[in-house]
Amino acid sequence: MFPKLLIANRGEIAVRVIRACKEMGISTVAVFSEADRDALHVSLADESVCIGPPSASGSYLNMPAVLSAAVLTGAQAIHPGYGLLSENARFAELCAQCHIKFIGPSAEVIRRMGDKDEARRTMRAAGVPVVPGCDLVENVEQLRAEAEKIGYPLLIKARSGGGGRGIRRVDGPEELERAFLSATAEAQSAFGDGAVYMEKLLENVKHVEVQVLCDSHGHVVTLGERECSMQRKHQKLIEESPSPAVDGALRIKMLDAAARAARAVGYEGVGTVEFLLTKNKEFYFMEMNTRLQVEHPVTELVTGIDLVKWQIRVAAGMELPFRQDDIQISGHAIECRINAENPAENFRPCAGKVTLLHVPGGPWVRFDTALYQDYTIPPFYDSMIAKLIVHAPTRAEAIRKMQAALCEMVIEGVEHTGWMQADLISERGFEDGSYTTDYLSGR
Ligand code: MV4
Repeated sequence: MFPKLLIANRGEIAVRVIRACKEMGISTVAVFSEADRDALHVSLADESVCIGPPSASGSYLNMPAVLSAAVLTGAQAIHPGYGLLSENARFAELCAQCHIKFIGPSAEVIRRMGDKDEARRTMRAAGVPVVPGCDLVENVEQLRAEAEKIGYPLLIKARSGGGGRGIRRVDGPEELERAFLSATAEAQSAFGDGAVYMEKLLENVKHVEVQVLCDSHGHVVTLGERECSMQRKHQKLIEESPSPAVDGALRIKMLDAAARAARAVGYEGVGTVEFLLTKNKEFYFMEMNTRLQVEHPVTELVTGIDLVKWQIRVAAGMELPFRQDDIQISGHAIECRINAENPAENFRPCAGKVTLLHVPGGPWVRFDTALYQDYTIPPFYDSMIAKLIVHAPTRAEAIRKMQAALCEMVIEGVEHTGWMQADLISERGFEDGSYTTDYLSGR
């Protein structure tokens, strides 16, 4: 096992990883920006290194600064958390050059999955269903020909996009060329890569994703699915496991497809295979996330498996001691992401001092946060300040538990989304499990 690990992240996920390390006897190095001197992850780690100014680009995204901190403190591994450097193939490569284990898949796998067009082709070859569409479109003639074959409405997507960026909807041939040019221009400026491809637009879909865990000895296990359709502008607000839209027969097919996806690229570590699920229960590969995800706790609660500990163990070369048959999904888990944003002002982010904090408690209630009483939330980073996660034997009981926990939670001093989530989970569209990704835009 690694004697010392550096956490290249901040906030609740840095705290989550530090806690796992403490239980595993691994000493921890926190890195922090000048705006994060008072952050919880800094106090909880054994050592800490200031790596730059408040801006993420000067600190948490500064690869030489993060790597220098690891080398100078003698850390053998780096956990990137989510966001920031977690899906940066160049960073994974630099870690290897510094003889530091990047906790995640290889740089090559990160790169292959980051290229959405290549990922589609890899998945199709592996027998994983992909949305009808085409390969990269090089010119206007190809654009017209492929669009006629696919039919309308369709989506133009950026090869280097993902998470909803660089997408254009096209409803008919008269919109095609304009959308192509603007998608290409946006992708070029956002990702430094103007390449695009097309897919048939699937409407009224759900976002269902499958957790995979793979060791370096060729073992792949899937850990059930998560329902992530309750989202606003590609920011998930509520996640649950299992998905209320997935029955036993469909689950077997989706989990099997996710395992094929992981095997096809020789995946190592934890990863997530995202699918679009239609009303007719057809599912299609969307993308693979090569990191630990924000919503990993719902999977931990229904499987009893600590994903962060296993992520570290398989990175250290340990063989998984359990197989697919040993995995049991038990009960139902729901997560609400609490963001410091004001829903009444179009979800404007709110920084500032948390003047009163009361954390909801009781059995099977989990609150993952880096907040503490009188902490001042800096304005430079993501607005997610906590995750409230509950677990119960049935979905109905989990909803009741979440309602009670949201009512008990007190965060004063900053506006937050908790009130809106309390309303949302009480609505028919949530309770009956029928909600799709456009639920909030039609509300
Ligand atoms: C789609 C789609 C419908 N049809 N592709 C958005 C994020 C990116 N990962 C892919 N996305 C979508 N791709 C086809 N062919 C609908 C979406 C989509 C979406 C997907 C998951 C969660 C929320 C979403 C919100 C809007 C659109």
